[in-house]
Amino acid sequence: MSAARSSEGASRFFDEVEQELLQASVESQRADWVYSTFVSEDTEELSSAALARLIAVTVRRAREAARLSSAELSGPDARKARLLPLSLPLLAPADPGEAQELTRIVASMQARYARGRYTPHGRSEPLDLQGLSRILSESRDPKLLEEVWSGWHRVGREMRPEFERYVALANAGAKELGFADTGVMWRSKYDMPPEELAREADRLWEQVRPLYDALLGFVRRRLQAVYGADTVPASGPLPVHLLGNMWAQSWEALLPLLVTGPAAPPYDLTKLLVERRTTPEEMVRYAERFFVSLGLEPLPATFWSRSMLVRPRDREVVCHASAWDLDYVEDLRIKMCIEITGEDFRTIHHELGHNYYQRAYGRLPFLFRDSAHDGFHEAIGDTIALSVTPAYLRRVGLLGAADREEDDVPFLLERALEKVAFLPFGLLIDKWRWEVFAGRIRPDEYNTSWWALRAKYQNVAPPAPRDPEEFDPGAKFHVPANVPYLRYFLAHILQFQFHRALLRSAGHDGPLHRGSIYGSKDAGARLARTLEMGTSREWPDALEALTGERRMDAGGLLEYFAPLRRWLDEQNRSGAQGG
Ligand code: X8Z
Ligand code: ZN
Repeated sequence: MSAARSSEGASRFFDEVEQELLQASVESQRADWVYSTFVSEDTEELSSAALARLIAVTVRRAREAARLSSAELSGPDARKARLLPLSLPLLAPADPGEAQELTRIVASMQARYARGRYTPHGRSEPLDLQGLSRILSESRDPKLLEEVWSGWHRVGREMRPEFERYVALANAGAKELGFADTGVMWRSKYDMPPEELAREADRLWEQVRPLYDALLGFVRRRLQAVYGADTVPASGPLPVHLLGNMWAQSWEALLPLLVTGPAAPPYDLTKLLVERRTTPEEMVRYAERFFVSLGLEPLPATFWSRSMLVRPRDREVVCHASAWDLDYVEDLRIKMCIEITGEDFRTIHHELGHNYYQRAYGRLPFLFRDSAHDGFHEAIGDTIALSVTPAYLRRVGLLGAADREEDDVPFLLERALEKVAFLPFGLLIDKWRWEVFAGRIRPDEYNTSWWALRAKYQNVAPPAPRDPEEFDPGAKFHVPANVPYLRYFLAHILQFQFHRALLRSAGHDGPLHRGSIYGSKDAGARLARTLEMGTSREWPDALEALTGERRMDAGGLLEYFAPLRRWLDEQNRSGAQGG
C-alpha cells in the first residue's frame, strides 16, 4: 500500500509490515539454523537467499515508512518508523543481483571461518578453533603458542577480497536508506545521535581504563617471571599469543600463573564439573534452574529436543555459541559446542539470557521484539553468571568447601581476567570497523590499522611483524559473520550496573562480588519487567526500570572490583620497587 493518510492508516500499515516481516524473518531464521548446524554449499545458498529476501522486504517497507508524515505517526508508530530501517545489521542495495551477492559473501566468509583448521608440527590431525584454543590456554611453550596463534590467523587472509566487496555492498545498501555508511547505521540504534554514542563509549572506557592498566601491569610482571624479559618487554605492548586466548580478549587461563601457593583459588569450576562427570545437558539445566529460581518459566520442551549442545561428528557446523528464537515466540534454542569447562558454564548462562529475553518480548508487536539496545541483550545472561559465586555453587551442591575471606582476591582476579581484560577488545573491534565503513581505513591499511588499534587500546602486539597482506580481523568470528561488537563492550559495563541494582532488590548489602540473586523473586520480577519492555521504549527507560538510573555507568564495575584494585595497586607498587 502507499503512504498512509491518517494515523489509523499508519497503524494499519505497520500491522501489515509486521506480518510480512515476521514471515520473512522466520523463513530466514530457519534457513540460517539449518545452515549453521550443517554447513554445506546447498545450505549456504538457501540461507543467503532467504536473508536476501528478508533484507529486500525490510528495505522496501522502510522506504514506504519514510514517506509517512510526522502528523500521521503517533507514539508507538513513530517509534516503529524509526526502528524499521535499523532492524537488521546488514542492508543491501535494492538491486536483487547485488543483494544476493552480498548475502552470499557473508555466508561464504562464515563458512571459511567454520572450516578453519591448522595442524601444529608433530600432530597428525588438523585442529579446529576449539582445539587450537585449548593449546593457547594450557601450553607455556612460547614457540608452540606462536605457531598455533599464527596457524589460526591464516583463516583471515583468504577472506580478505570478500571482505572488501562486502564493505562496498553493505555501504551501498545503507546509503540507499539514507545512512552515510554501515557504521553510522549501526551507531544509530541507540536512541541518540550516532556521534554521541561514540562519545559515550569513550567516556565509559576512560572510567575503566585505570583498572585495565593496573591489571595489565600486574600480568606483565608475572609473565616476565615465567617467560623472561627477552620475550616479555618491561614496557610497551604485550605479546598477544602469551595471554591464554586466541584474541587475548579474556585472560582467565593465566590464573594459575598469577596466583600460587596459599593464595591460589580454592576451587576450579572446570575440575568440579569434570570430576562430577557433568554432561553438557546438565550444565544447561543448572542455568535453567537459576532463571526458574527467579520466578521465570522453565524452557519449553522443544528447547531440549531442537537445540544443538555438542559438536556433531559427521558434519561441519558454526560452533560459535548463539541463542535463537525461530518463531519469535516460543521456539527457543541454543547452538553451542559445549565443553565441560567453567568458561562454557558461564557462556551457557549468557546464551540463556538471550533466550529469556526473547521469550519475554515475544508478545509485543514484531518491531518491538528486541532488547532495549543490543548491549542489554548481551548483558542479561552475564548478569546472572555474576551471581555464580562460591556461595551459590555450594548451595547447588557443586562445591563443598566453605567461603573464606582470603579467597576473595583469587576469585576477583579470575573475574577481572575475564571481564576487565575484555573491555578494550570489546571497544576496538568496532572502532576499526567504523573507520573501515567510513572509508578512512583503506583496504591496503586493513591489517596495519588493526594492530595500531590493538596496541592503543589493548596494549598487545603480534608475536612477529605481520605481513600487511594478512587479514587478522577475519580471524575473529564477528567480523566474517557481520555481528556488531560494541554491544559486548556496553554489556560488560551494564552487567555490573544490573548486578548491583538486582542485588539491592534481593536485599543483599555486602560486597558486590559476594552477592547472588539466586532464588530472589523480587530481583526476578524487576528483571522480568525490563525484559518484557523489549524495545518498545527508549533504552534509558528500560535502564531506569532495572536500576533507577538513566545513564550507562561503570560505577558498578569499579565497586565490584574495588578490593582487587587495592590489591593490584599494592602488588604493582611492591613489584615496581622489588623489580
Ligand atoms: O559472541 C559472544 C557470545 C554469543 S553472542 C558467545 N560473545 C563475545 C565473543 O565471544 O567474542 C560473548 C562475549 C563476547
Ligand atoms: Zn550473546
